[in-house]
Amino acid sequence: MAKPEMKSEADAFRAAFHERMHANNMYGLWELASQMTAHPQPKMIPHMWPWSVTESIIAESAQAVPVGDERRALQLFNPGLGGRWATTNNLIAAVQILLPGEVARAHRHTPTAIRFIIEGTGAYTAVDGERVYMAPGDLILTPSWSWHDHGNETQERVVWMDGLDIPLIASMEAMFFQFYSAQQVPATRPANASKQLHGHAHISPTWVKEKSMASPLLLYSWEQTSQALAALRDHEGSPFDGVLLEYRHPQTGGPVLPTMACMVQLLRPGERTKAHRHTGSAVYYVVNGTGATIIDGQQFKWSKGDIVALPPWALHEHANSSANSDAVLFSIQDLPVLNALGLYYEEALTENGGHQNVTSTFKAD
Ligand code: GTQ
Ligand code: FE2
Repeated sequence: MAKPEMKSEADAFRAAFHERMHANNMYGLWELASQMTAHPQPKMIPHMWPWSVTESIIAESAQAVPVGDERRALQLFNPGLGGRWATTNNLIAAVQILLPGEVARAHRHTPTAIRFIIEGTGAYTAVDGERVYMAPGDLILTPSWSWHDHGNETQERVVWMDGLDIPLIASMEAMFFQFYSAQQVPATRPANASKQLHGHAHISPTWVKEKSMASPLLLYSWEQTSQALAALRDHEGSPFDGVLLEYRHPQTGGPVLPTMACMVQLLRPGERTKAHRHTGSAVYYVVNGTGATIIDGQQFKWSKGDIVALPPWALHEHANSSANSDAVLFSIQDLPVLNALGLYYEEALTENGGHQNVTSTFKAD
């Protein structure tokens, strides 16, 4: 009977020790070792926001809430992130609507933003005194700390997807926000001036000496994007992504923004890519077509307007399910952050001919 008593004495001693350690704001590494995981185990989960749902809620928001001081933007919350303001661990995607005659009040913030235009032609985002005019498929940048307001002087509603690095900036405790003193920033530059100055492929103004981390080109028009996709459609492309193109900073050739890369990819009729995984998260917006993305065995069947969140280190492959129409995906990715920190890792699935087995199919609730 001596042994169990000895053991419980040791247990009591150990328990008291842990209590005292925790009371002094200390934890033993032996209590935490399970957090040093062998590979990334993201809390975010793969998820899809189907356009039919998003569209009906964004349309209703225009009736239910005024544009007010804040923007009328639906923030897509990842169900795995416990109510955090985040679509992926580092990125937020949102869908914003602006009705005819409305203005979203001028402000600036340290999070960097992009807009990908879904619907409506002729509204604008004014960035540091330059009105950047929108058409469907256009990409518009709002670099960190640039003043911006949105205006719609057309007769139709305009809808776009916002992409921002809010979760990243919040985790670094580097959030700053200010409203501008007036509703809108006075126009100090001609409309679309950045495109006029910097929007010429492979040929650039030599007298512009200023070089910032964010691209000086604020508008990447769908016209140019679709031309590039069409010109490259007969190339093999990437085995994992089809004809995947990255929007570039015209002066550095690097990503358009220091924390966010923007990409567009063409999946040709019937094309099915191989699976790989990499560090860094992404949010996809389906520009057109029908197909599916398999993420860690879960199939997400998508069509135009759907938005899909991809976690870091999740196996993924894409397929265009149509035999005669193209599919195009736009995406925002936190890849530049991983690259800057030397944390980009990538791995192809080698088993099973590079394809995953589908173990479940996503259904929106
Ligand atoms: O339109 O400026 O979805 O500041 C989140 C924060 C949009 C915007 C968002 C923003 C904006
Ligand atoms: Fe903003």
